[in-house]
Amino acid sequence: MCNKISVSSNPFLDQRPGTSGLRKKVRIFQQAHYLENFVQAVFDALGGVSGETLVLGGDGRYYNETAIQVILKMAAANGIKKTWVGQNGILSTPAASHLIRKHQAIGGFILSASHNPGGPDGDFGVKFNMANGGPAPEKITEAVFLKSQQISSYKTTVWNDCSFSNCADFMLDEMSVEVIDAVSDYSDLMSSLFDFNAIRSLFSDGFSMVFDAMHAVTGPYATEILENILGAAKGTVINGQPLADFGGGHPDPNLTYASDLVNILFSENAPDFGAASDGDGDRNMILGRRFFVTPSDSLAILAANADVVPGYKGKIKGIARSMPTSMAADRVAERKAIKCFETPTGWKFFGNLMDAGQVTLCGEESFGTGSDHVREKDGLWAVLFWLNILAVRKESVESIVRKHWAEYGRNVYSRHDYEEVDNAIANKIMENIRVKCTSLPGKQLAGRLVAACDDFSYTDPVDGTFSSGHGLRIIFDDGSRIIFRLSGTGTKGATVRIYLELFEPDVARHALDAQELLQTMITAANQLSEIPQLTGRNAPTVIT
Ligand code: VG1
Ligand code: CO
Repeated sequence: MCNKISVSSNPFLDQRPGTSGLRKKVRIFQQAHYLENFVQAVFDALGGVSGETLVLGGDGRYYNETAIQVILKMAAANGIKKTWVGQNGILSTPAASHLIRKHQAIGGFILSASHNPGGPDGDFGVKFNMANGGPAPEKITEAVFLKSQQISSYKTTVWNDCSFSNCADFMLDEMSVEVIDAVSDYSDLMSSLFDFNAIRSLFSDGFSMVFDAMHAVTGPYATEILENILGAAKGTVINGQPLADFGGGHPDPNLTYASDLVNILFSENAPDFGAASDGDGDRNMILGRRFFVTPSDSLAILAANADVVPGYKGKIKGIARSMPTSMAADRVAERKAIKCFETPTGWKFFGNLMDAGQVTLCGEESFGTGSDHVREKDGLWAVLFWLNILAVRKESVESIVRKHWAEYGRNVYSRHDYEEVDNAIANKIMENIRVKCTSLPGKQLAGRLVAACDDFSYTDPVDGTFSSGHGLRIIFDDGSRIIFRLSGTGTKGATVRIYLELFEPDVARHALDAQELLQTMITAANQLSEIPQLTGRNAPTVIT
């Protein structure tokens, strides 16, 4: 008897993936055939997947398990020979990237809406990563979108739901399924890169840290690596249990949403080090005692100190950063005479550069840092990189950052987000800026001379792919920048992001607060965009 069936279906017209996968409200994904159509569109866009290996898992958010059952049956019907599934259906994004590479899979589905809130009224998402372990590039996501608009049926298997609570192998019709504990694979990879002995000594000498897993996917990974393997005190990991609704929180590691951790690190008896990760484990926030490290500075500092880390000593071929990320890393690259690349927002643009051996370290201002050990940003990896540096340098986080600024100058940086803005108003804001931009070059703004304005576009240096519309830039003659961009990961209204950067070489001014140093640029950005008038808001939703 054949268990494979074809189910007729009509297209949904809203399945274009954004910055990182298809993200929608859970209720949208719960519509009949919605998830199935998208998954079939992916298989079709790949030109079929018969005989291939697949990786499957998610961040444990609401609908994770239901979606895994659906995808497994579809994978079997589409001819996948073997699927690796995370135990309990859970895989962090970097762990999934690693498994795809390790098992030479054709790719993997990562079920996550990353830092977006979860639960029945929250968000769900599906990302597809390619055989290199990295997010599907634009030409594939566009092909998926096209297929999703033409779909008339999908393939699935009539089969009982599977259990993945235990690590075991079983058959789903003709496909073999292996349920694995991805934590051990991932921790092996980490121990091959970092000096675990040095980090162990750091903890045994009394170094204290708090890691906030925000009830998201990194809890089990962080507990195993930090507490069990490296000997950090029990209780170092807080909010370590993954929950389907992230405990009602917003699993975005920044100063606003990781407030539990921020309160601890800014208290009287703060530990030496604090860190947090997001829903799917690819982001990181780094805090010292009463000190916040901007993600852009973090990338530059990792690059500058890479020689103290065994896996990176003498091995940094190049650095890539997304366009809105501060240019702090460029200064390190210049000093070290290594290549530096500027890409559009989203990890998918780093893949080709890493595959071609052009870059080793990559980073985004949005709390994303990573390297070519996988093809995703990696939250816990960044935390271990910092711990390795701290173990060798034996200085505080603040001192390391201040010395870095003293040596390279400080790229003062901040991002202002206005979330859930009405779509029409957000488009009007961008249009306003676009129109005004044409006449800005040569004029004074915020006490600086505007050198250029453009809408950032990118030609991939490896395969020549062109991509445009990645953010309006105002570049000043001293290298300062104001950038405006609409988010491609939200599910409700629009999020307007304003990125502000200026260079401050004067050490005496490094003690000042970023918002203070950027004040004239903030005022100019508000005037130019007319955000206060158009949205009726007088402050951003989130400042990082
Ligand atoms: C945001 C960040 C971007 C990041 C993306 C996915 O995108 O700005 O840097 O790559 O999220 O990260 P956007 O379009 O909202 O600005 V994750 O951790 O949500 O997969
Ligand atoms: Co994420």
